[in-house]
Amino acid sequence: MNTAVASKTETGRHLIAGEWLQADGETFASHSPANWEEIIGVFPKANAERANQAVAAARLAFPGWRRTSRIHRAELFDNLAQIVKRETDALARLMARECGKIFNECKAEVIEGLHMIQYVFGTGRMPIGDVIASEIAEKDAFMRRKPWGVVAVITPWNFPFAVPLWMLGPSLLEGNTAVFKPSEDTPAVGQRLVELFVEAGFPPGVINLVHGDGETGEILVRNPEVNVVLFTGSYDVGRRIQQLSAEHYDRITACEMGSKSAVIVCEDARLDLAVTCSLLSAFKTSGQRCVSASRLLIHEKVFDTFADKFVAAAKRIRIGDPLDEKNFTGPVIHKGSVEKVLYYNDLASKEGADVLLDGGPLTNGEHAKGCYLSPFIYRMNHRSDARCLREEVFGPHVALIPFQNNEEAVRIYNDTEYGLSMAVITEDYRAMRYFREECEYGMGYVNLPCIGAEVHLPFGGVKKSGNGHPSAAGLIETVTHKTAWTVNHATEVKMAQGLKADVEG
Ligand code: UN1
Repeated sequence: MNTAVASKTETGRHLIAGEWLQADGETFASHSPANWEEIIGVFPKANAERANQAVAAARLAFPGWRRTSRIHRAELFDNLAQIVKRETDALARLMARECGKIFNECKAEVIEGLHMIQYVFGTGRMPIGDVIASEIAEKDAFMRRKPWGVVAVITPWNFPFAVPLWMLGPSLLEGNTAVFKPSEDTPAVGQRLVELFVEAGFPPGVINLVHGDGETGEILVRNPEVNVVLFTGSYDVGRRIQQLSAEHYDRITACEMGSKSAVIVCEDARLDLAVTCSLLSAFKTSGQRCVSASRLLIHEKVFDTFADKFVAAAKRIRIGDPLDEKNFTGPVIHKGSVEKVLYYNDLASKEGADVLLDGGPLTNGEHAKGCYLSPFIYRMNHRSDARCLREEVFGPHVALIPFQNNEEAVRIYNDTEYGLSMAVITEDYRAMRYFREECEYGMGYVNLPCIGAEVHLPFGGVKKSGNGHPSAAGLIETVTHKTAWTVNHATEVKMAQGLKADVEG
């Protein structure tokens, strides 16, 4: 695969009530982080009128979609699966150009999105409620689920295909309609996904697309016709969504937010396995997964050996063109991200880090036009007041923190406001169980990296990492509400709890 492939510039469009609408006001450009001069496309920014129009379109389409057979809704996802299989390579290439992830990662992401589509198609024929016993023999009682209505889906740039599908899949299958706002950094991938939904036969208004940044997102969140907001992104934005949503009496929000994920390397760990898991956790996607590890907790007895091997391996990773599969990782998303990572590298040094690999901007040769950063690795004893050990960095920046025993490792691991993902590297099944029970996380791994979740598992965190599980298989709980449905088969009324049904003396 090479970069010289001529690539067309996308024309950005909103999709509202089945109509594609081109820019008629403010626009923004999507750039390639591997080459900032390459424009992927120019996109309209939705103002209040457009964004609210999209919500109105979703509201209008809701009753018809809700009344459509659930199995018919599921079958449209089967159509979508066939189309995504056909488009896998083209989608992965567009994604590599637009978000800078290596082609193989992009392909894995398209497949992850496909898995969600297949999961949703499969669940179309699964039970959707329970039969529940009644105190009264003649009464039949059921738990049945109903969709909430209109779902706003607000997604990040780092998984521009799979994360929207994690949210849109269960939402639409259950009979909700949606307004989707992709990240302003990856609007082309978001738009392509919606084009495929249309091709698959989803009716007008069931899925609506609006482009824009946080302002557009805020208009959606403020709209009282939106019943559910599903969000993955930063803590600050998630908190804002929750605060604005508190104004709406029936609003459901599920936000997956920041993290300070970690790999814990125990005294008995297989060190080569530990190094591989740590490299993938810290530097795959240039450390820009929400689950990326920015902390490696290493038992003091193996610290030096591990650190030598880890730093040597980190020096060897190839960083460059996302379309060249020999590279391990590509650029970070934009210049703002370069600056943020450099700020934290500098902060770590000021806070007393012992720098083991002094990473920073790569600016020569093939890296000259992109947002490239090499890994920054440091040793630091844990301190609760060190911001670099507590705050999310979202880039190739990792601390190696020594610990003396497993109790101390748990204390250090839990000493952040986040709780998303953790991995423990050990051969000791008692230690494994101890970490499983005592650490605060949403996804836990043993002898694996702390990245790489599969869609049929729940995905989400605790503490500042989020409320609810806005993503993947757990979402049915968020996008439906349960109802109790009770039917009397007798010809007279009998009440539960011994309540008298006599209406006359
Ligand atoms: C994210 O980082 O926002 O678990 C999602 C993983 C991927 C999803 C990550 N399946 O690494």
